[in-house]
Amino acid sequence: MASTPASDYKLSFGLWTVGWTAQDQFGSASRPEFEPWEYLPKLKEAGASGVTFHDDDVAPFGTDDSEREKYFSRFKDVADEVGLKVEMVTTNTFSHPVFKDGGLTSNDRSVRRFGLRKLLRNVDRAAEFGAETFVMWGGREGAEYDGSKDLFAAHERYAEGVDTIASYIKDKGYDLRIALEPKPNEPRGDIFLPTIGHALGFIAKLEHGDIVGLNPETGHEQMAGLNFTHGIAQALWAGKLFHIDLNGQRSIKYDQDLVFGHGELASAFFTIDLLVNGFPGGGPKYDGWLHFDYKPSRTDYVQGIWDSARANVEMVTMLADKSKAFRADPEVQAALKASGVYELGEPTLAAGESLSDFLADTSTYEKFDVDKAAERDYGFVNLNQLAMKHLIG
Ligand code: GLT
Ligand code: MN
Ligand code: MN
Ligand code: MN
Repeated sequence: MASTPASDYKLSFGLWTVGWTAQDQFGSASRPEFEPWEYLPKLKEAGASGVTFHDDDVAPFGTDDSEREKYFSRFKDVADEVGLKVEMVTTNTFSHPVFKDGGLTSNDRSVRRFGLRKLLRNVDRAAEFGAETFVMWGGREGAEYDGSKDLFAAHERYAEGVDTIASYIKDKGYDLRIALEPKPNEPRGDIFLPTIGHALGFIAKLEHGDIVGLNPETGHEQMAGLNFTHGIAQALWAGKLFHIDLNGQRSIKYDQDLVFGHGELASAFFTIDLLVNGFPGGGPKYDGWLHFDYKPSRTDYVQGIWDSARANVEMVTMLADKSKAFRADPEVQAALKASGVYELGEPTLAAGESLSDFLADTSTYEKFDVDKAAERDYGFVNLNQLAMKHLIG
């Protein structure tokens, strides 16, 4: 199998993605498990330049300290040898049954204290590996029954936990930022911080929110029926898009974790258009890693792991090429202009225009021809059809 040429983009994979042996709610594993470092050469071949992991992906939960260090140093050696950067590290506070009611928001204080220690220990690991981002996916932070939680206290404890970790990072002088990953449900009936918007509101209340941002996942927003591209756009606008989990999802149902673009293809096109080309009129642009958080399907065996990893890389590469061609096409540029896309970048009030100037301008309201303005044809369908021609034409 020829290896995919090094990508123009910073592409990375979670070790737990290719490492998933496909054990699910209804059946046992359908693939063998390999040692953590055995995945690395093939990830590189698939086109990745980075890899990420949970603490427990590398050294199993409960491994004693000296064994633990052996796992991590072996992993680091192989990652260095192969040329994969550990760009992000995350913590498993969801698999062990001790975390069944959460790691930072469990009703049991002793569990919260244990969870916080596990997280802090892993912050040190992230710094040791030179990671840039510390992802926190609170999959078990949530509830099945609304009466089972003091929902005020749950948010207080969640904020206390994240702020404690952020202040630890600052105290240690680590060059690391926290990225919270929203998800609406699964494994909990309802998870706290269910969407990008909820998480942004939460971060705004933190004491150390300056180093806390987001790691949105395509499928997680789509599970809530939301528009992923709009969500990451708001995170960018807020200066909070620290990291991203790309994958595929088809509509509101269980977390499918398909290959990126194998879910909502048109949405994936505009996601990549935003990530690679930026907003049409300028503004903050994402320059972080494009991280895949998907699952090789249970129907596929070992070859399927690497076919699907490569499929993610190909999808991003093809969509990036197509979205660049889309933006560069003179017909598209004319359509963007006709649609008023660039007009939105102009402030509604003129430079230096005071509120009283504005109120005194009769052309704005009293003399404004609403019927004529209502006749404007924005041409959005034409513009979208040009996008579809670039995508599949
Ligand atoms: C878990 C989850 C993912 C998160 C990972 C980080 S773990 O697989 O489903 O969405 O990104 O903890
Ligand atoms: Mn997912
Ligand atoms: Mn994820
Ligand atoms: Mn996942």
